[in-house]
Amino acid sequence: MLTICGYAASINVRKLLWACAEMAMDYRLEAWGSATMPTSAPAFRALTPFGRVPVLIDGDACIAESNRILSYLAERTGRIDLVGDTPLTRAKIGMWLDWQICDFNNSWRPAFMGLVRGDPNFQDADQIARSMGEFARHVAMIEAVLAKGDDYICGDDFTLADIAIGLSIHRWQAMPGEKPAFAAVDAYYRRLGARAGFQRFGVEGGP
Ligand SMILES: N[C@@H](CCC(=O)N[C@@H](CS)C(=O)NCC(=O)O)C(=O)O
Repeated sequence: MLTICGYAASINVRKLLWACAEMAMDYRLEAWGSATMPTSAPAFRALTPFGRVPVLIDGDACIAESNRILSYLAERTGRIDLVGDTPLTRAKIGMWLDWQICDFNNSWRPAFMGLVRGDPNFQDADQIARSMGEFARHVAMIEAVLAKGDDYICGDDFTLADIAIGLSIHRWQAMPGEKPAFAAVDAYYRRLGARAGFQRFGVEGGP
């Protein structure tokens, strides 16, 4: 059976939990990170050079980086519909996965850590305001794509891109205070809400 190392409050871990629900895959969750076992422990560092959760253990193999693990799981289970069945669709889905983990993820961090997690290291009001502005600017990019009429990020079909982007939009919805309205993003969020995996690991899984 697959082992997912991490803790369920982590957005990057929840990507894998949701993906396993979509793919009807069994796994066991081994607690690492945050308030559980420290990711600085030598036993954990032996699993990944990066020292971050999630890590997937599949037999003798360990894989890190949440979005790469998503692709691995989809290919491993033959769910090519989720990862893309041509070089072009794979690139389009991969493009969103890369953007999510890099640009989008970095936009919200100070605001999310300060306002939602209450982290004392992120309490600078100017930094939070700048981060909220950047977060909104990135959500506006998604709004522009969805407003063209597709149900999902890469077209009419649900893909891995929706797991990474969907949980990020869930995080946007959880941000307190005044926010710009995004009608197509809100409709997308409601659409994802019909999926059991998103209900469990997104909507009910914490911000
Ligand atoms: N790019 C990495 C980021 C992983 C990451 O930032 N993980 C956080 C939790 S979301 C972590 O391991 N924090 C250290 C800890 O909790 O001990 C991925 O997508 O897997």
